[in-house]
Amino acid sequence: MPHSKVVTTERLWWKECNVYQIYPASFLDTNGDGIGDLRGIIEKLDYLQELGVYKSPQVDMGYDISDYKDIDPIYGTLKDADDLIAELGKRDMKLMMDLVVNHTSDQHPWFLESRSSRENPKRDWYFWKKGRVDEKGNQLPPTNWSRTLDTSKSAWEWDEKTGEYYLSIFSAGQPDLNWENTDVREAVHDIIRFWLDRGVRGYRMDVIDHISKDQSFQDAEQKIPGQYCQPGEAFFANGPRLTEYLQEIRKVLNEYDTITVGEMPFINDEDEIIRTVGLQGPLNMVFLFQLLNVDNQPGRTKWSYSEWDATDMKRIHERTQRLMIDRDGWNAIFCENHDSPRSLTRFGDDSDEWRDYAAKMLCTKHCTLGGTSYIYQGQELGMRNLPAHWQPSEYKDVESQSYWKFASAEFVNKHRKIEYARKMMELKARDHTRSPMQWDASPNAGFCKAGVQPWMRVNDDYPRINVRDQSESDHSVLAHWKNCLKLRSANKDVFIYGGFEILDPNNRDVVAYTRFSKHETWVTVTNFTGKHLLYSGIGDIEVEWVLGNYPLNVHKRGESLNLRPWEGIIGNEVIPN
Ligand code: TEU
Ligand code: CA
Repeated sequence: MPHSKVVTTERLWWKECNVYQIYPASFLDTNGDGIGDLRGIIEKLDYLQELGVYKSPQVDMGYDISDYKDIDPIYGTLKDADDLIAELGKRDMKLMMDLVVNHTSDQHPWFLESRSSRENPKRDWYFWKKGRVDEKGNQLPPTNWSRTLDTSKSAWEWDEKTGEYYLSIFSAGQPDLNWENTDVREAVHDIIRFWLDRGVRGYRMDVIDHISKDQSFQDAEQKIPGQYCQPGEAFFANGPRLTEYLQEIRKVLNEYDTITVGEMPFINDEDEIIRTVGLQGPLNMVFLFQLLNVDNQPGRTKWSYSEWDATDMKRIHERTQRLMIDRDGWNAIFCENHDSPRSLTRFGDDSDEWRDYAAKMLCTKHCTLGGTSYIYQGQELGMRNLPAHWQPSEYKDVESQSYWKFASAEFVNKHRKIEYARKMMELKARDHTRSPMQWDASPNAGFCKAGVQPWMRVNDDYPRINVRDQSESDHSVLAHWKNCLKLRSANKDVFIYGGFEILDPNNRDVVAYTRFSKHETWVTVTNFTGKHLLYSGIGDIEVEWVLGNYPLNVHKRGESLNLRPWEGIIGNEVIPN
C-alpha cells in the first residue's frame, strides 16, 4: 500500500469518546412550556448512555449571550446544570459546552456600557467605526462586509446615539468582541475557568476562527453581483493573531483535562489547520466544513445548490484523513449539526422506500472514519428534513426568516426565482435539524405534553420515526448505530487510530476505503445511489463482511461485488494462509 502510515500520536480519551450534540430547546420539555430544558436532558441520560456516547448541549439557544455565568431561565437554573454534571459523572459521561465568545448579545452589560458613550472604558471592547461617504454624498458603512445570517445586509449597525457603526457579523443583536483588547481576552479566560471549575469537561468553540480580524478594515472583493454587501471573511476570519489568542486559551485549559473542538467555517489551508490541531496546536480538533459545503455553488452563499457525487466526497475525506495522519493532527467526524439540513435528506434518500437503508449506509461511513465522532440529536434515528409542503412560516430560524423576507421582496412577480428560493429553504435551512426530538408516537412525539404547543412544529413523520419504535427493534437505524459504534470501540487501532486509503477514487457512485493497523485491514464500501451496481473497486483482496444494512454478501478474491441500493458494508480482510 502506498500510504502505510497509521496514527503515531498519543492515545487519549478525547480521541476515543463519542460526542452527542444536543440542541436543548428541542430535546425534551419537562415543565410544559413547549421548550426543551436541562431537566429534560437529565431525564434522557440513560438513553444516551445506551447509545454509547458523551454529550454536548449548547446551553444558549440564541448564540447571543447576555450573562456568561448563568443559565437562561427558559432552560433551567445553575443548580440544574450542576445536577446534570453530577448525573453525567455517575454514568462516566462528560459535559462539553458551547463557548460563544466571538460576540455577545447586544443586551450584555459589556455592550450596554460600550454603546453608552464614546468615552466609556468598555467602548474599545467592541468594534466602533465612523461611516464613509461616497461620491454622491451617501452614507456608507465602514466596509462593504455582509451579515452572515442576512447576506443582503451590512455587517455594520448604525448607532444613532454615539454616531458610529458597530461590527456585528451575524446579526445586529450579536456585536463582535474586540479581541485586540487584553481585558476582553482575560474576561473570556475567566468564563472558561468558571464552567471548568463547575465540572464541565470541554468546549465547542463557536466560530472561533473569527476572533482575530485583520485590522486594516478593507472592503471585500465583489463576488456577488448586483449588491453592495459582500462576504468579508477574508478580513474578519483567520486574522494574524488567531493562533496567539488560541494559545492563550490553551494555557488556561492546561490547568484542566479537557476536550476542545473549534468551529471554523473559514479554515481551509492545510498549514493553518495543522497550526491549530497539530501536536503543538492549541485545540484538539476543529470542525471543517468542506463536506457540508459540497452542495453549495462555489462562490455563492449557502442558498444555492450544485450537484455532487461520490468523487467529491472521497476527495474531501481523503484530504482530511490523510492530513491528520501524515501531520499529527486530529479530525472531528460529523455530517450534521444544528446549522445544517439532515444528512439523510442531503446525502442519502429520505423516501419511505429507502430511508432506512440510506441512514444505515451513512452511519457505516461515519463510524469507520478516523477521528472523534460527533452525532447530532436525531441523526441516530435517521430523522429527515421538514416536509416540503410546510409553509415558510413554520421555519423559525432568524436566518431562514431573513432570507425568505429578502426573497419575497426581491423576487416579486419572478415566479421561477421565488420557487428556487423555496427549494433552497427545503434543502438548506437550519430549521431541519432543530425540530423537536421524536421520542415516541404520542402527541408532540413525546417531546412535550399533549396539549402544550412546542416552540417549533414537530415533523409530521414522528409516528413512524421515533426512539420508542426503534429501541424495540434489532434492525432499526438506532440499533445499527449502536452496532457500528460498538464495532468502532472494539477496534480502536483500526477505526480510530488506523491508516486510511481510498479505493477507486474516480468511481462516481461508491465511496470505499480501507482502514488498517499494523496487523489487519478493514474495508468500508458505501453505495451512494439507489441502483444495483457491480463494483470492482476492492481489487485483489478477499473480504469477510462483518456488518451491513442488508443480509451479508459474499465476496471472493478478484470478483466484483454486487451492491444493492444504498448498501453500506464493513468487512475484514481475510489473510491468505
Ligand atoms: O455558526 C457559525 C457559522 O458561521 C455557520 O455555521 C453559520 O451559522 C451558517 O453557515 C449559517 O447558515 C455558529 C453557530 O453554530 C450558529 O448556530 C450561530 O448562529 C452562529 O455561530 C453565531 O453564533
Ligand atoms: Ca421547558
